Amino acid sequence: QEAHAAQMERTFIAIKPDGVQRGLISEIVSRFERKGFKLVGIKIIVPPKDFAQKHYHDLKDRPFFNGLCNFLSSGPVLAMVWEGEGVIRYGRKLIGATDPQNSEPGSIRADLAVVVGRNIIHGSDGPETAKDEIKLWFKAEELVNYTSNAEKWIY
Ligand code: RTP
Repeated sequence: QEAHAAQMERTFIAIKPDGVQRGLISEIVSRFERKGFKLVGIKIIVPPKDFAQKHYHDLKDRPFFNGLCNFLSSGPVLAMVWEGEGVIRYGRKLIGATDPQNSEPGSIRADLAVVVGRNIIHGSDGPETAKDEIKLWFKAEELVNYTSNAEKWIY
């Protein structure tokens, strides 16, 4: 009840080009939706390479950085903002460990992906990155504030 007085926690989730091309959008969106998280922003874009580099700036010294940025900008990405109590941490749980070979069965990457370079989805790893990534991918006016009918049954 009190939970929706203040604005709830938000996270940035993206279905990468492999997930989009494989037709996994509805499968992935439905897992977040059924859990009880609320979709407050969504769009499909092909991120330019320099944009991908900005998104992954923390990984710029890693050997896979260039390939990763090329891949992210190679096709349509479904960018989303999801809202709910604990959505940053629990979103990462729904997604599973970075390498699908180590992801818990039942998680998105375990159930739907095989290798780390094609792990179909991204999710912010903490409150600071969530804030930064939402700001990088979305304008304030692209995010919608609304009360869903289900909320009073979820909280
Ligand atoms: P993400 O940011 O995509 O949610 O993934 P993450 O936090 O679980 O993993 P992170 O370490 O931030 O790595 C970002 C993405 O880089 C790719 N990667 N490739 N070839 C490799 O060894 C390797 N390691 C990581 C993955 O696509 C990973 O999601």
